[in-house]
Amino acid sequence: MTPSQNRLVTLEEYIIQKQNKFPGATGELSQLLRDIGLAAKIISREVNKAGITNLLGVDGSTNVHGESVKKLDLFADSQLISALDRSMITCMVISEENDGVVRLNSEGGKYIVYLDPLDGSSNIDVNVSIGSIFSVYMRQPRFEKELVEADALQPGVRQVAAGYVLYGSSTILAYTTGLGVSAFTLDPSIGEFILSFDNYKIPDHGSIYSINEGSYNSWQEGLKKYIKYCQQEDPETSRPYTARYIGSMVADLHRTLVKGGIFIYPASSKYPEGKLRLMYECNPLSFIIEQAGGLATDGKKRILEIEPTAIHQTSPIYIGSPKNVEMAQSFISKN
Ligand code: P6P
Repeated sequence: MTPSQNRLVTLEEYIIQKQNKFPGATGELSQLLRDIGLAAKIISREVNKAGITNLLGVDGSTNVHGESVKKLDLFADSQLISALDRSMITCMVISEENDGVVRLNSEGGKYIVYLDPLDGSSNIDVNVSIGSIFSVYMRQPRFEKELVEADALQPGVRQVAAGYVLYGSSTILAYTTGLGVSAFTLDPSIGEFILSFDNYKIPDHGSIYSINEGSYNSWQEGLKKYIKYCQQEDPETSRPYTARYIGSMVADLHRTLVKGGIFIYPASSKYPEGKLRLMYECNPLSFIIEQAGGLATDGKKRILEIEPTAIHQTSPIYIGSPKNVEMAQSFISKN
């Protein structure tokens, strides 16, 4: 290996290298991704010492979904929004922590960004991995100049970038702009995200299923049969599968990306439309998984083709290795 081949590649360098593949690139999307990278470093620092800096616990308010808001949720939300605001290329942010759209200083900014600033926050106080999720759209050209919420209601296939930050045993940032999925690991000693995996490909089949089985009784019959199928002995199809469920979508999704298998958050009697948010959980993570060769549906339809009608709407999700998602769908389509 020549020195240049084994030289560390930082997130900033990688973004510029990829940008150079787009002759017409203005560098604005690259700047937006760097903004998110900066906010991620600051959030990672606070997540890793939350117990010391009195950032654990709830702040007393509830979000649009009626969930108690953690102090770190609000910290992450403010860091990401202010980082995006500074570079004046994002006109509007929609975040789990804000009921309506957040208009930024740059009314003329060309990007709209969805955020789940700190996903899985119920795990914060018990030191389990949590994550940030982002999804980027171009503002659609319209005759009217005034920004409206409808500008943000675009199907997932129109995302120009998406990614997540996983605050786990290490802090990993993974993203895609449609040219594959790459991951960067934060080296706190130099404050840089370093390329750790270039162009992920999810295994075609995996022997891990990930679902909250506590809701078993509220599932449709086909899903119950699929999970029972996963639990039967069959060495031919690497069953019984292993069950893994962290309760932080970013952590469960990253494991699924790396090891294969399937993550499911289904519709149920408690969540008839599913619990996970389409625009800032399902769409960005579906873009990532599809770029790595996986599948993501709501049990019937490709997640990325769902036409949104509300910025905080939810969706059921079946996401992971192609063979696992197809097998699950074959069971649930029967009833
Ligand atoms: P449950 C976290 O609150 C979250 O939005 C996702 O990160 C996670 O996958 C899911 O909800 C966990 O939900 O109902 O299993 O606790």
